[in-house]
Amino acid sequence: MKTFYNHLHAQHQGKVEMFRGALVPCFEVPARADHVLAELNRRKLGAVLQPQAFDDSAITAIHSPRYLHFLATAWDQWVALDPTNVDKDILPSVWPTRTFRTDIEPDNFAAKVGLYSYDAGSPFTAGTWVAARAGADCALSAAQAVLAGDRAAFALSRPPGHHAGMDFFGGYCFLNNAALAAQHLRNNGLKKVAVLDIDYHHGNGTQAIFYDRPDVFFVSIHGDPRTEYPFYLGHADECGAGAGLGANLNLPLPRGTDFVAWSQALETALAAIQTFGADALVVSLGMDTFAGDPISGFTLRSDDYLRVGARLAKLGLPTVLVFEGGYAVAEVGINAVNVLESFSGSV
Ligand code: 6XA
Ligand code: ZN
Repeated sequence: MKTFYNHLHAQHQGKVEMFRGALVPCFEVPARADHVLAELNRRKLGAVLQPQAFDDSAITAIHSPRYLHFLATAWDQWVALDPTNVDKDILPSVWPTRTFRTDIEPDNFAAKVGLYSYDAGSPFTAGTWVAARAGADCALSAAQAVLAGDRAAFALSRPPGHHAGMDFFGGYCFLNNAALAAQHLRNNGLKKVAVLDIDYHHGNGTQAIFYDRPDVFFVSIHGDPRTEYPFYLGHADECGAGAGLGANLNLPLPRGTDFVAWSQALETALAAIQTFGADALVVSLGMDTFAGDPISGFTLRSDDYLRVGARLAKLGLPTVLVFEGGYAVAEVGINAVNVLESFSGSV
């Protein structure tokens, strides 16, 4: 399996995030991707390639031009406010909630940041745009490899993507890599694409992007949003809307869920993907279902990921795997590559 590696990922390196009422060091650190890369190389699991550069039309297929303009200019706007801002990250602090207007972009920079975000846990740094844009190229390149006939390809990138919506960032995500890959597959001849999100957190951004579409089926196994981030989306009664009714499946599970119960949900998800009749699969591969994850609550073990990869392969679909969360840094490489190696060994 080819890996498309974001060689610019470390340019995104947040200092602190708001977590349980305090500013704490970021969980989403460059070492995460470094560990996955090291493990890929150690096990010699196929070529590690630089992504192809896609033009912006592949990005505007998912994200609004207004949002992309904001992302591309945010850092310069921030530093223009005060030259000493170069030493600080941008951290959102004010948002338009119910009854406020979102159609007018404010002139005030903090208000602008709030218009395009939804939490205070996602610092935007000097290199965030460059890293996120190269990450999108990785996801698109992996999709392109599958279109060209590869059975599967892996996008190894950070920042992650599944919380990012059409025009907002949050949950450490800025561009929705899985959605970009799915749309690229759709735009190049595949009629039906399934996105399977197995990150611990519900992929609210991906769900929202495809919610009213019948051609992209979103299915997610995640911590119950009544207690788990992102809290305000991911319930079982969210089934899609309009033409997309029936093309969204949420399988929330309680904190503490083990591999046995998680696997049952995976079987439900895979059966639904088969019924949908997908031509290809995009997997939002979050590794924060691991028992040792510092911010999550499932109890999967490293060996369990070998079974996950083999089971995904058994579905028999062309598959793009996109790296998402996973913060047990020392184990994230072993766990991710366990999925990839067992997938590769089972096709
Ligand atoms: C709150 C937790 C963000 C979760 C990010 C994640 N700051 N999403 O792993 O998949
Ligand atoms: Zn996550």
